[in-house]
Amino acid sequence: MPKDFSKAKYDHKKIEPKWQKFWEKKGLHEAEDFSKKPKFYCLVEFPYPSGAGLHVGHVRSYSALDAVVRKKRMQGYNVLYPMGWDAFGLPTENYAIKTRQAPQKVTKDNIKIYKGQIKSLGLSFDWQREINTTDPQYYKWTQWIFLLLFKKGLAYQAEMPINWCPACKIGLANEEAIGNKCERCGAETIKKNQKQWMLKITEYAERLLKDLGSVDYLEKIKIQQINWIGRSEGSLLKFPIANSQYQIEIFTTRADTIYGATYLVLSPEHELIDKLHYENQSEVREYVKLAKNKSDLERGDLSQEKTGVELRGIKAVNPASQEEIPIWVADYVLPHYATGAIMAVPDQDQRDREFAEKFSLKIKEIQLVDAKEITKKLGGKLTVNYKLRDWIFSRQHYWGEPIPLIHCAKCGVVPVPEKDLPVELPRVENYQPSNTGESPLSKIDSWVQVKCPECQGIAKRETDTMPNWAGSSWYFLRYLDPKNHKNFAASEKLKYWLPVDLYNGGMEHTTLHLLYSRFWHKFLFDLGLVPHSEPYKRRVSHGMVLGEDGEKMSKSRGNVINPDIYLEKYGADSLRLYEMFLGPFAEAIPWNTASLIGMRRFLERIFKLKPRKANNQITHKTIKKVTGDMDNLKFNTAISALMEYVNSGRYDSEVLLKLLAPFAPHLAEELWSRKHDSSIFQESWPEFDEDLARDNQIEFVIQINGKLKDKIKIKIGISEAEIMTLIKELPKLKNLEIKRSIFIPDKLINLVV
Ligand code: ANZ
Ligand code: ZN
Repeated sequence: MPKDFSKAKYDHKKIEPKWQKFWEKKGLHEAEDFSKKPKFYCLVEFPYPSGAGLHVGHVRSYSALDAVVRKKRMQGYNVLYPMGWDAFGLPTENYAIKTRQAPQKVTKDNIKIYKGQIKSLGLSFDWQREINTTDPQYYKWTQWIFLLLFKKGLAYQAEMPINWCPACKIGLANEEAIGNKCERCGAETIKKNQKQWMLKITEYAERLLKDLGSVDYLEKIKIQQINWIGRSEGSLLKFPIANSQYQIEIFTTRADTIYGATYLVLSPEHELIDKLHYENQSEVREYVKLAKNKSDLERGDLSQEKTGVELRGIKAVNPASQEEIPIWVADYVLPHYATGAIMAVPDQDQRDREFAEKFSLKIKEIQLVDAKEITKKLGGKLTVNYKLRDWIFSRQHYWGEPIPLIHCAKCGVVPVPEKDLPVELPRVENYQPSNTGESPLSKIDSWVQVKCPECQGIAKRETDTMPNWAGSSWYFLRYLDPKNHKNFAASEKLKYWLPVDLYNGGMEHTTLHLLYSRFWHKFLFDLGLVPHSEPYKRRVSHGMVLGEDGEKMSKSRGNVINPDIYLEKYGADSLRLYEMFLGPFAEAIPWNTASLIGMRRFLERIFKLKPRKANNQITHKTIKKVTGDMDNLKFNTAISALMEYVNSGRYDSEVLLKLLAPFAPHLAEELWSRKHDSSIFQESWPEFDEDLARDNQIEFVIQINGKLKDKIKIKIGISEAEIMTLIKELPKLKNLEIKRSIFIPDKLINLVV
């Protein structure tokens, strides 16, 4: 006899764990290497397992992509949706120091918490492929790739300034020394030069830029990368110094303005400052010292008050006009960009003008010349410059991958032989950084002292570790073959799964992680180790979930939302559905508990729904809308369409459940199981009939400055861009100068002219 479900209560605490166990037992989420089905590799940035536990932002990103992959599986794809832990890094090290535990233990405990949380959300990750960047069997390969970079000449050592706290006697990462204040003790930090390992990402600048043309990234992500790489074409020109053997070489993108160059400016770090003979040596030295402690960011900031000192008693010669012009030192000229020296053209350049006005320097009205021509005439060079800097790859900390190199007095820097990888982190008693700014590893003699692999003489291990961006630069490759002991991944598997079809992550990773991993991938491609030169076909980004006050969540603000509380109270399905319904996926949206409760109500309603006589047209339209919206990551409107479908009262229950399944998987599975023996996720995704789903025409209003101007018949769902093109073709609206427009889909557009 059929069970009577009408009195049952929607009890997520019973339903959710039940289906989670069922899916896991059936292995429904495991990807199959070399399956004949089309593959779909969906990647979300793996979390840093911090002490704070999973964030509601993680829930947003993972749930949305989970909906995508659940639908893809139903559409017949062989889906790979993996998860792992990006676990090296300072917060863990600091916490370990504070609580006197090993970072290994802290990491293990945190991962356990994260994994439990992720599992109770019912996310369909393939846990068979779980990876952990701090596992020696993982970082063996991170070290191996580093050695390839080293052997190919792409890793080198250089003196670079680090942030140094004189009170704590430690080197700090940039994000720990914001505003030159030590994050731990508040003391003023200084810059200290230290030998660092660097990676030559600049060698790939041109390709990293050009190949953006071949990938499908969110437009704002492309723009950020383009600006970060910062390609500019210009000229190198030499200005002789009067009565001296020296010349100053400058870089300009505006050689055509050279007749307006009324002074030169050197960056405080410029090498000529120590070589030239001028009158006010001590004044200049004082200025240079002050300037060096400012960050490039402050120095490049246009709104900062300009400062500087003239090198008195010497002059440079403008090679075009032959005029003698003064030479200044100022910190608005940056040391690591181009030649670190500029010709100042106050008539044309805003910064130069402010500076000239402040110090009463000459401003000469400009007479433009052919640029290219003048560069040739003056014996200058046309060149291309990039803002992109080489990647500082050393950290003087414990909790990172040891850099697998050995220093030998006789042989120089020698790579650790491949058979000796991984170079494992030794267990130590004290994780405090050393007083010299070296990593705590430098204090462990038994680890540091080694035989040179080449001459067997006494040698020392490199004690710097890698930055926390290392492990994430190639992790998506390891998912393809996580247990391989011979290779970072078998090449047939790389061939089968790559490239990543869809990759989602935070906007804050656009210029570091995303660029770094593209760089490593290109390098591996050049060695024939991966099949494509770009790792990710499509890159998208979820907006932040803000606090209820509309501000970024932070402990100090006290507006952090803990997902556990809501998970417990309303269930995973409500929480997932709600976070996808919050608003457009790419936009930052404040948390709103009331709307979460609304979602719970919606699911309770579905739990009690009775079969109805379906309307074909409504059904097919809904299928089309939900399918298309999900492909375009418009989760919120897809969910709205589902709600409308329910409200129409003319739904097909089976179609409704299938469409709901990617969003609220537990509930859908539960309701499906009342009438079926198999999982709903083994069903195929509903298809729609184009004719039945065909859009109706609607009347669309065009306003100008808020007043009705016209009504036109158009199809439902027309985009703003499409309507703008239409408007430009309408005779009465043709020659409008449109300043702004307000677009309400399927209703109206208001043009502000
Ligand atoms: C004269 C001039 C006239 C300039 C003018 C600009 C406008 P991008 O496009 O970012 O490459 N510059 C060169 N090296 C610099 C450094 N190390 N620190 C700060 N500024 C530097 O900018 C190139 C321009 O930035 C160069 O062209 C130079 O100023 C300045 F109407 O030369 B220009
Ligand atoms: Zn040696």
